[in-house]
Amino acid sequence: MMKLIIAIVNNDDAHFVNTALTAEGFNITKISSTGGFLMNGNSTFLIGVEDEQIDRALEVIKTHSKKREMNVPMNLPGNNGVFGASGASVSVGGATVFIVDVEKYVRF
Ligand code: 2BA
Repeated sequence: MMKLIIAIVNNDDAHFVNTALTAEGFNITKISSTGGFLMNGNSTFLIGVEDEQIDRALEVIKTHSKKREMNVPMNLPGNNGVFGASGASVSVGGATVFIVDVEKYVRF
């Protein structure tokens, strides 16, 4: 059965994820997106795959998505005072991935 991988990737890693997936023959769509919390640009990849390709796609995404720490400023809208006046460090990078069933896939 076909699946749709929805992968949200930090913009610093997006180019490498894009290049590596394409080089391995995956069909991808990259959408420019924005994280609701940090309000930074990130990239959302839509990748239609057969079941047996999922593991490889996830491996490629994981390899090129590096976790790192980032300081959140106190005036960030999403902060809401939760982190106090000095802000806080949050973990960014890595990838947030959803895998959903595809009911139908057509191309005209
Ligand atoms: P952002 O919403 O900008 O979140 C960036 C990072 O800030 C998150 O990294 C997390 O470490 C932290 N963070 C987010 N919301 C928080 C909160 N309410 N309180 C404290 N810290 C918070 P990740 O978890 O790796 O997420 C990276 C990006 O993936 C997110 O960017 C968002 O665009 C997306 N994302 C993550 N989980 C999602 C979900 N359940 N649904 C939709 N998008 C999601």
